[in-house]
Amino acid sequence: KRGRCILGAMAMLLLGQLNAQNPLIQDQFTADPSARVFGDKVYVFPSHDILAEEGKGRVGWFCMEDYHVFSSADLTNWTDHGMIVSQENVAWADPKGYSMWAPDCIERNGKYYFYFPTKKKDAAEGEGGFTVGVAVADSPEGPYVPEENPIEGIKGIDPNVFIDDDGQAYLYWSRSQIYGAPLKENMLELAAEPTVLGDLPQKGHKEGPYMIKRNGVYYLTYPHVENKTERLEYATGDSPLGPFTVQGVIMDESPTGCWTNHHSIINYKGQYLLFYHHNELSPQFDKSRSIMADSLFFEPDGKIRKVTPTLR
Ligand code: FUB
Repeated sequence: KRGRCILGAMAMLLLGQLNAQNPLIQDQFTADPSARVFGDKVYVFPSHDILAEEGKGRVGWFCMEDYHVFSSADLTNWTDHGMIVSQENVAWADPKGYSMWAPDCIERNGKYYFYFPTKKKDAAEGEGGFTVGVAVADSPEGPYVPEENPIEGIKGIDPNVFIDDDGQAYLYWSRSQIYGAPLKENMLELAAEPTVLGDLPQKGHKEGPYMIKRNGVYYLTYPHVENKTERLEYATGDSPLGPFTVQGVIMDESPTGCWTNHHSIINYKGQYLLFYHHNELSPQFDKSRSIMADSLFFEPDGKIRKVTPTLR
């Protein structure tokens, strides 16, 4: 099967088309892929699932202590640029947190801003839980230097950063609902109080926001769980903080019961791609996940055609 995939990928490249080999990374567990096009390559900033052992995170649960970044020019051959941020080198992070969950990264004026959630150390009463920090680099591979403190005013996980055509940047994140706020020019501070993006389905848990803009339409995409596992859904609007109209499903719930899904959408060489995750390499334990990618298509009316995951 692997040989067939590689031959397929080579044929697609010769034809000038893109074809990913899923799972994209096979020597470690990766989840929550935030993909970006920087220069002529795709960079993916995923979470890095490791096994929680006694004294290291919560046994039987998600466990992450650092992030790697990967790049590829053909979606088949991936370079692991190594560890870019670890809880050990984030001054404000709880060293017992093991909660370096879904990150995102963006380029602005030659600097790369890497946003990541984790738990604060020595949190005051009522101030515990997740918040979001930033690390800054001069190139997508790093080295990334974490800011001394997390971004003020955020409680939540799954940061997603978006820069609009007028240059205004926005940060989105989740805490069951999805929140958004403009960022200051420095990309390190919120420029206004966060807003709850309240026109999304009220029932169930939403997380992992990812914003794209196409033909002037803002597509707010997010995993949503109402039953057992997460479904990727989207809503559209005329402005980055809504109001939004729920449009439908991008990817159905996992057919094999992987509880989470988490995604990003890029346009690489004229082809839209959906990055997502599944427990392909760990069928018995869905907290060890692997990142995947498939083509994504828009219908003539702007709706997103549902993507069927390429599973084994
Ligand atoms: O990877 C840990 C958490 O699971 C992420 O932050 C969520 O989006 C879900 O994928």
